[in-house]
Amino acid sequence: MTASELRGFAEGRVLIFEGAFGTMLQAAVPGDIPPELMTLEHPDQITAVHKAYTELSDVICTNTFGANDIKLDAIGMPGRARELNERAASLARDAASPGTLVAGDVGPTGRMVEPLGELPFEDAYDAYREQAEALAEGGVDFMLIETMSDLREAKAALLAARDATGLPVMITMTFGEDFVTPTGTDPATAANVLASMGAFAVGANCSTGPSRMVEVIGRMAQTVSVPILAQPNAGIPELVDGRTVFKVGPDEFAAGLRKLVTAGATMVGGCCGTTPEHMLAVRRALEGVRPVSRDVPGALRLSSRTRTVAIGSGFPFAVVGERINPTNREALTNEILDGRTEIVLRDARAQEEAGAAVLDVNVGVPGADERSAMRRAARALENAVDAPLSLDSMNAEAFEATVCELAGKPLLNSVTAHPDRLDAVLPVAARWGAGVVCLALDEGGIRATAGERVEILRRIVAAAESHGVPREHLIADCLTLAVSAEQERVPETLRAVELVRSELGIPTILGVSNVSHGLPDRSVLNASFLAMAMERGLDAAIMNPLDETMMATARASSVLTLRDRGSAEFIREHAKRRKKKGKGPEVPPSDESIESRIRQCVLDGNVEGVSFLIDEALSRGREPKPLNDDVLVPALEEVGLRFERGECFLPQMMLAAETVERAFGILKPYFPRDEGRTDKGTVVLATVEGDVHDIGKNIVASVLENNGYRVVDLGKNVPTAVIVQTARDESADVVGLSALMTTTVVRIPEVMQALKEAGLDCKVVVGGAVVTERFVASIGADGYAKDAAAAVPMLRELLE
Ligand code: B1M
Repeated sequence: MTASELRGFAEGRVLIFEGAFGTMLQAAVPGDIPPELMTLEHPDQITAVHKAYTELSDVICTNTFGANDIKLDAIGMPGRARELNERAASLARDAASPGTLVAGDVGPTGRMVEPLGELPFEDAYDAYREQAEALAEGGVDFMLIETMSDLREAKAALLAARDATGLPVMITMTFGEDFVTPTGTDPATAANVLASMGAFAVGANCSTGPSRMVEVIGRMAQTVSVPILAQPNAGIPELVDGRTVFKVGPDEFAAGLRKLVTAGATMVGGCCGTTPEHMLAVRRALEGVRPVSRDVPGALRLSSRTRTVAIGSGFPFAVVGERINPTNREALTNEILDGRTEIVLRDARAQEEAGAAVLDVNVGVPGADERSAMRRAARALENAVDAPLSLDSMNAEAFEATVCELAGKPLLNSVTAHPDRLDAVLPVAARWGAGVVCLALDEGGIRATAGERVEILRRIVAAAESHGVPREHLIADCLTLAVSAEQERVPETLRAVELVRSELGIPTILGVSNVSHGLPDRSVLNASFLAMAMERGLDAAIMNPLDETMMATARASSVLTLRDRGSAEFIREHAKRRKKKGKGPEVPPSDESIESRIRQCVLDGNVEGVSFLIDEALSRGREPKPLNDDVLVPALEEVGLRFERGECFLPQMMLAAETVERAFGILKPYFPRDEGRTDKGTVVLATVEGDVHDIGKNIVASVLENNGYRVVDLGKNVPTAVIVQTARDESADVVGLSALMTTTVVRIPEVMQALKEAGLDCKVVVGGAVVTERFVASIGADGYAKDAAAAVPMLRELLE
């Protein structure tokens, strides 16, 4: 089915998708058979579920949610994706009533894609591609990618489905109580990134029931104009008498879906806990209901993983911070050559704090490989700041190498009308859904008049559209010339800004600081030019957000050009600055201590950067133990607190953890050793089952080894039976258990009981964030070690 056929099918009505599939299968086939395997072993049951839904829905889905090779591998069925998907697709196809469409269902791999996890993007892409090919082969009408929680994995699935099938692709993500995905992405950002990459429809599924999904769908509907799909579960499941119960019944569910349609959903269905009864109630409730009409204001929308910024008329003026640029900056140049990102991150934070909405990233330095420099900087930035990025380079390969690494939608700065440049940059923008700065420049150089420059831009817009880059992804740069050299051309730039707006209908951006090149009092000239350009309709400027004159001018001009309605932002900023007692934005201190730089590095999750800093600290004579105990561990605890307060999300916590692990790996050999002794006793160490926190346990392991103990480290998430078996096999003197969550500390008494039942009389010592002395006493463990240092005397005492 083509996109236009599907659009025709959906025209003027709310499409109804099926309800939960897994819930129905579990009820039909008791036991622990993986749902995907049921396609082969219980095809009649699969057909029965399809039949139950096909009468009630416009769309039914294949039984292939977990049928990608990565997930199949994890459940012991590697290499069977093709067979399962083809078969499942034909079962659904055969069961579908005439007029019911079949969606090829695709779910997550169950593993985190880099940089949050270890699964390479390409591996995820390959698995999804194989699945999509097989589903298309089996005859599905379109692809439905569901329940994604990480934007990069969603991108891998979307690209693979697009590349492999050419069918329309719908894609939904799952959102928590706080209206963000588990990796911190808000609904507008998810919708913007995925729609920009060519999704036919975007939306939300599963999550926390229909009523809280209204907010999610509403925010998506205000951001993108593609169709929106809402498939909530029947509320958050609760455990009642040992059974999982979904509390939202059919009528309440149907009423909830009606609200979702009012919020902007054009397609609805049910996820976990919904049944044919739910969908029957939905069918009745939506009888004759038509989708609401949406008027999404046109703008260039850029995204990071966590934020979307709209640039265009009617939206706030966007300051694009220009400081990450090595021109005339020796320290930054050296940093880029050394492969570091500390100054880049510091500049980014300072600019964001000063009000930059987008950060320009220029890392072109002679002698440096710009592709890796750009990729490194952009990756570090996306983890550490919220602002979307503008990748600034003359090297299209640097764009290509970087854009695939990002979760968000960056701006590619820039393309000119040179055919080579158009051919190099536009395909990258089209494939990855990136925005593009269009420079009014061609083989003939910069043209004198506004009209000529607009003609060049018109050619670029046409080329972009023919490469599949829509107009809404473009922003025009009419080129700022130095008033000292070409005074009469400066007003032409302003005229061009106005013309682009009226003739091409795309937003405009200028690198304003160039205007004052070669003259004194640059800030005043820049600010005046900025005010004049804003009056002509300029939407964004690449400028220095740390220049207070410029920022004050941008804020004042926003009020005077009606961008800042009710002067709200102007007043807010004034109050903020008064609070700061007239201080300007903080310029990063150059004499910051190495300790606070390491701390910041952990907070930024700057895994690559920390090695340099630890080496520097050691070479300055810092001791490894205080670096670990007083800098790394407290920084990680700070990340934990921010996570608890909702100020950062799982990706940041994961990257901070990885940063600490990397740092500890360098410090480890320097920890004092009790050379040549491994005879003080055997310690079996483990993080208990259900718990993946192992940083603290790893530190304990090193410290104990260095102090003459033989350590058998079982790792994390270790089942009780394995701990007991190892304690027996290794004749353990001590079992050291680590647990960091209130949900997993309960495993500690369980292990103790199992050790007792196995007749093992080894001592049990426990530790971990949520473990307290009191708890340890209450369960009768032999010892509590609040940290690794405390574990050493504790063991000595116990074993003596
Ligand atoms: Co998570 N996490 N985490 N996390 N994490 C906590 C523990 C949390 C307190 C954060 C918070 O909300 N403030 C919270 C638990 C809340 C609770 O239950 N009360 C939490 C949560 C909720 C979660 C998830 C559920 C988040 C989610 O997915 N939504 C998820 C759980 C996954 C799972 O386990 N099933 C999760 C995941 C993760 C990451 C993967 C991102 C990462 C772990 C990476 C890794 O370990 N490889 C992570 C991190 C880093 C943390 C925090 C921020 C830091 C933990 C840490 O490494 N501390 C943590 C907040 C915090 O603890 N303040 C948090 C530093 C370490 C040196 O200290 O481990 O205590 P610690 O070890 C010390 C001592 O306790 C002692 O010595 C060690 C060294 O001095 N010790 C022993 C420890 N074990 C010992 C054993 C011994 C002796 C001494 O035997 C002899």
